[in-house]
Amino acid sequence: MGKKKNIEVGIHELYKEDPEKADWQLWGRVANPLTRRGFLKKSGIVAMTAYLGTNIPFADLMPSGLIPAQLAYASEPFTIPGKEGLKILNDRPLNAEALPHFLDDEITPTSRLFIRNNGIPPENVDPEKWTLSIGGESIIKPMTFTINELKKKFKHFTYQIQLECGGNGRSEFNPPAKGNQWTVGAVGCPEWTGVRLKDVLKHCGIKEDAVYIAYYGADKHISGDPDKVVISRGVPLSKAMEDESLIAWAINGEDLPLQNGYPLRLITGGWPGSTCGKWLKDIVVRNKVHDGPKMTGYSYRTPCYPLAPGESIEKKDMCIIESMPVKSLITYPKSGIKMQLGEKMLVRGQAWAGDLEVSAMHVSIDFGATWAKCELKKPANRLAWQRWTAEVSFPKKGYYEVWARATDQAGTMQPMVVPGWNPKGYLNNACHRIAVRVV
Ligand SMILES: Nc1nc2c(c(=O)[nH]1)N[C@H]1C(S)=C(S)[C@@H](COP(=O)(O)O)O[C@H]1N2
Ligand SMILES: [Mo]
Repeated sequence: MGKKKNIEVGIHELYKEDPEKADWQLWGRVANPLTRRGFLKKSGIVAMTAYLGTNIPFADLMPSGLIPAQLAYASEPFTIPGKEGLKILNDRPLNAEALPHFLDDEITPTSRLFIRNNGIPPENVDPEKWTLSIGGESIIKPMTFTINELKKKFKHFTYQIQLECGGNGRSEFNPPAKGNQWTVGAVGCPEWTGVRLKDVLKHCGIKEDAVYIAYYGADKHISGDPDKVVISRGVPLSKAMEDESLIAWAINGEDLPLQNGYPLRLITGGWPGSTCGKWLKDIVVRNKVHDGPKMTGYSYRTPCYPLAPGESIEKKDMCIIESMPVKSLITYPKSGIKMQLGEKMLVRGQAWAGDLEVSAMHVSIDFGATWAKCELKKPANRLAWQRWTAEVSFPKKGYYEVWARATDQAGTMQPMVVPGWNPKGYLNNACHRIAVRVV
């Protein structure tokens, strides 16, 4: 579980921990229990041959858990096929984040969208047979839909919506919090296509007493216990009924990748990513605040009142995280850049603010003593992040940091230091900064 250090995992470490799991995670390869030969499913063969750049005539003789030599002795850092912009965090199950300069596109490419898995993704997904059931005590007519039925019955919508893990930024908390040691890259803002959650819920009929919705997904618990639910979270009905809350099957116009929830997921933008159920099988409408795994206790909750770092707190004083706080990233240039004295530097990035819009963006080159206003674009739609740009110049040679600070519509700004310590390390929205050397 939670490792305190933030190490990039090479392919050797990944295979050393559990070669068969690594095989499955990377290529969808499962071991034949009799021969211990790796059985590569079609998708696995496709992934591996794409990676190797050629076909593998003896693929069915390749032992399971064997690292292809081309990868084992490669000079390039190892990446997940189809996820070339991500850095793997040292944790199981698979979790990977984007480096900030890989998030420079206004619309995040699928290959650069982070992966946050609490369990093991389902195997052998057949999108033709996949069903989504709508139920719970506050639904009038429980119904089950295939993906094709959803596509046929309801209007399609495409929105650009930011997805950010509640634990993004966790690595900076002190004392450290357990869990994935995300730096800044557990966020992205691709385009999602699907049907509106509210259209589907209304079709089934929502009872008067409904207050919350929640999801169940098809992923398996890490313990291997088939009856254990990995995660089941949700949002209040009012959030579920927003136009941008989607049951989505596509990202950037293509099928979702397996790791991001293929073939169906929930998108409730601006709230912790954990509300956006992947491998979506069930949605329940509840007459009380949902109480599934990772909805209660300390999970995805922060203290209802401020704590001193390291202070303990009772469960009853933990409050559910709702809209995420205002935040921004410098996506260009890359930290560590060298500039010539007198050269102007173009700086740019993204800014977002949970359910709100970002209303202003500022940068500082003097550790926050003075701030200059940036250009800031309007979002493509509600809940999409916003592009900002600025031009800065440096007065003399030496070491500088560029700090970026967003302000939301309510006038709330990002803090310059790590904000409110909390036991699970959520909601670090401190200003992002990059190093610059002027020569
Ligand atoms: N079924 C299921 N849904 C899930 C998760 C999961 O482990 N299982 N992880 C959640 C968390 S904590 C986050 S931050 C987002 C991450 O989405 P991504 O992996 O597509 O980036 O998915 C959420 N949905
Ligand atoms: Mo998350």
